[in-house]
Amino acid sequence: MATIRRRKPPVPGVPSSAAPSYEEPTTPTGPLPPKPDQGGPDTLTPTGVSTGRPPESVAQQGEFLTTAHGARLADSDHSLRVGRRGPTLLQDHHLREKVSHFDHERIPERVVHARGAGAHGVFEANGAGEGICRAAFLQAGAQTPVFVRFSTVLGSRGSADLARDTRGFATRFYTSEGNYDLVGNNIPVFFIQDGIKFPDVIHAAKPHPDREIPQAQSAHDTFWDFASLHTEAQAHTMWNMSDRGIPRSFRTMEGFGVHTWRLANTAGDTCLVKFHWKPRQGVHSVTWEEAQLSNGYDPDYHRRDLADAIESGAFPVWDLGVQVMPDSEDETFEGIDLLDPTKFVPEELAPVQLLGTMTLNANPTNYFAETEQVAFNVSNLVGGIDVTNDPLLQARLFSYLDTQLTRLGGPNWNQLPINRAHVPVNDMLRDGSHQDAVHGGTAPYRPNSLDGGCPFVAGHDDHPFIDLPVQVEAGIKERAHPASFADHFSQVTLFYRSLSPVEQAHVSASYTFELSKCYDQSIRERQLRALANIDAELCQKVADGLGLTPPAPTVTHDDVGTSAALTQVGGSWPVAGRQLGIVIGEGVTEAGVTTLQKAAQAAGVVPLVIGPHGGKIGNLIVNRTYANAASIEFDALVLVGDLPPAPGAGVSGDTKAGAAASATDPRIVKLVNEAWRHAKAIGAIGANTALTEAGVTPKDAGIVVGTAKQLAPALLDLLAKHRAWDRFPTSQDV
Ligand code: HDE
Repeated sequence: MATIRRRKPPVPGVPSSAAPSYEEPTTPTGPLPPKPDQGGPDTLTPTGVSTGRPPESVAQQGEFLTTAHGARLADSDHSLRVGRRGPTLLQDHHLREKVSHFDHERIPERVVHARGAGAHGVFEANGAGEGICRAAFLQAGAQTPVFVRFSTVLGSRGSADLARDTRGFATRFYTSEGNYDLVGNNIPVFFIQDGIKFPDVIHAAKPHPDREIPQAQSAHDTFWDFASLHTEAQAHTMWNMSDRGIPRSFRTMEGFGVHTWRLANTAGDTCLVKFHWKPRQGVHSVTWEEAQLSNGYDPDYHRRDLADAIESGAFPVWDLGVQVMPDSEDETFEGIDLLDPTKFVPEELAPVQLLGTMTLNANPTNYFAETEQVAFNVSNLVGGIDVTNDPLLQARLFSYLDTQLTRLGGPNWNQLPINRAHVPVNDMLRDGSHQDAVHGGTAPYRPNSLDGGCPFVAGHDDHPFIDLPVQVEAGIKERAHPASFADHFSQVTLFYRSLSPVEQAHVSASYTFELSKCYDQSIRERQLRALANIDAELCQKVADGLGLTPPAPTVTHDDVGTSAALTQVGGSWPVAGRQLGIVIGEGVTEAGVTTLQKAAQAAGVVPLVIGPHGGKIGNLIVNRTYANAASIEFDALVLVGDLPPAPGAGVSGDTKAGAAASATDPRIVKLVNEAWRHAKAIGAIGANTALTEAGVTPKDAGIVVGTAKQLAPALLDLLAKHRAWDRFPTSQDV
C-alpha cells in the first residue's frame, strides 16, 4: 500500500490532488497523482509477486485521450455521421467502444451488504496471541497490511447509510502466509442458527417483492412476520432495536467474529475463541431522529465520516481481541453453547484479551476497483485459525466463494488487484474468464515430473494451513439441532437488562416505531408474545404504544444477570475526527472564533464555520451556510454573538427556515433546537438570544456559555462523553 503523507487539512473533502484552474486547461499534462490521503492495492502480479511499481502505474497513463487499444483520438465529442444532419455510422468504432463499455460498467451488487465503504490500514500484533495461535500475523511486532469494508446489510448500493440495520465489519489481512479474512458484524449474535435459513431471513428483511418497498429497513410486515415466528431471530433483533442499530460512525462500532473459531499454537494446543474489535473512539450511536434526518440531508453520512476522518489525519484505531475458552468436548462455556451463533459470551465470563491494533490510514483511490471488487471469503484462513461446526459458519464456507462467480463474473476474482495475496501463489487453477496471469510450464497437475514436480506440498516447517484434527461426535445423519439451541430468550433479556434507562427507552421506542409501521395486526400481536418472554415492562411499553394489551409470557427463565460491557453510556473517549459547528453572524469579531478553531484543531476536531452566506466574513472562511447546514453534521455547536435573520430566512427563500423569528435567524433556531433534542453539547459566546429563542437555558445539561477561551475545554470535555446524557428523558412517555 502506498506510503501516506500525513497532513491535517482543516476541512476535509478536497476532490483532487491539485487545485483546478479557472479555464479549461489546454496544455497536455499526464494524470494527476492520487491525493495524499489515498492508498491503493499493492502492485503485485496476479500470482502474488511484488512488482515494486508505484500504485499510479496501474492507473490511466499518458497525456492524450486514446481508444482502449491505445490509439490517440482527436475527437470524442462528435459521433461519425454522414454529413452534419445525417445518420450515425455503424463504422464509428470509437462511439461503439465508448458506449458499449459504458453499457457494461455495472456489476451485480452484493446480494446482502451491497452498500459499503472501505479503507486501507495496517495491523500490528502485540505478541499476546503467540501462545494460543501460530498465525504469523499475530507474532509480536508483525505488521500486516489490511483492507476493511464496512456495510449495511439490507439496502441496495444507493441506499442511505443511517438505516436501522446491522453493520458489516469485514477485514482482510494480507499476511505473510496468505490472505486471512475476518468477515464479521457490529453485533455479536446472528438472526439464525443454521445457514440454511439465510435466504429466508434475507427474503423477509429485503423490500416486499411486489412493490419493492421499503428500502433498507426492517420496519415492515415481512421482516416482523419472520422474526416473530422464527423466535431464534429475537436475539439479533433486540440488538438492532437498540442504539447499536444506528451507529454514530463506522469508527465508533465494535466488531465481532460472531462464530466461535478454533485456534492452534505451534505445539498444536487448541482453544476456542470469539473475535472482537474494540474501537479506541468508543462505541457511540445517533438518535433515531438524527438517523432519519441524516438519511435525507446526507445519505452518505457514514461513508463521508470515514473518508473525512482519514483525510483529516484522525486515523480510526481498533484493538483486536479474543475471548478464550477451553476446547472442551461439549464446546460449551459456562452453559453457553459455543456453536450457537445466536448466543454471545458476556465479557464478565471471559474477558477480551487484546492481540494487536489496527489503524486505518488511507482512503481507497478508486471505489469500484477496491471497495466494490473486494471479495471477502470466510474460507480465507491461515495456519493456526480454523473453523468450528457452527452450522451457520459451515454454510458460509460455501456461500462466499460461490457468490463471487456471479458478482465478479468468473472464477478468477482472486486475481483482481484488491484480492491478490501478498505471497507467491501457485494454485494450479487454470484458464477461465478474465485470466490475468500468463501461467508457464506444461504440467498444472500433481504429481508431475515435466515441471520438475513443482508445485510441492508444504512440510510442517513451511507454515502450511492445516485442518485441525477434531473428534466428531458419532451420530445419525439428520436435520436437527442440539437441545441447547432451543433457548431463544434468556440472553435477549440479559442484553436488555444490561442497558441504561435511556438506552432501554430507545429500545421500546424503536420496537413501537417498527411495529407501528406493520400493516398486519396479527404480526404486531405475535411479536408482543415474544417481547413478553423477554421483559414484561418492555412488552407493556410497546403494547401501550401500539394500543394493544400485553400478553402473558409463555417462557420463564431464571435471573439472567447483566453485563456492564453492553451499555454505551458513561466514560469518555478521544474526540479526533468529530465536527464542531461554529455559527457566526455578519458582524462577528474574529478573535473568539479563531481561538475556538485552534482549540478544536489541537484536539483533532474539525471546526466548520457556519455563516449567513458563503465566501468570507472578515477574514473567516465560511464552510457552511445557514441554508445548507444541517444539525446532523455537527457533534457540537457554538453560537457566536447575535445571529439575526439573514437573506433567505423567509419560507419563500428557504423552506426549512420556518416562520421568521424575531432576533435570530429561524434556521439557526432550528439548528439549536435539533442539537438540543439530540443531547449535543452547545456553547454560546456573547449574546444568548439564539439559545433563548430555541427554548434552551444556559443551565440545561450540556450547555456552556462564556468566552471562547473559557468554553473550549468544557465543550471538548462534553464532546468526549458523546452526549449530554442527562438531557434525555429516561422513559418514552416522559
Ligand atoms: Fe454474509 N454474505 N452470509 N454474514 N456477510 C455476504 O458475500 C452469507 C453472515 C457478512 O464487505 C455475501 O461477497 C450466508 C454472518 C459481511 O464484502 C454472501 C450466511 C456474518 C459481508 C453472504 C451469512 C456475515 C457479507 C454477499 C449464512 C457475520 C460483507 C456478497 C450462512 C459474522 C462483506 C459477498 C463485504 C457478505 C452470505 C451470514 C457478515 C452472499 C449464506 C453470520 C460483513 O456470500
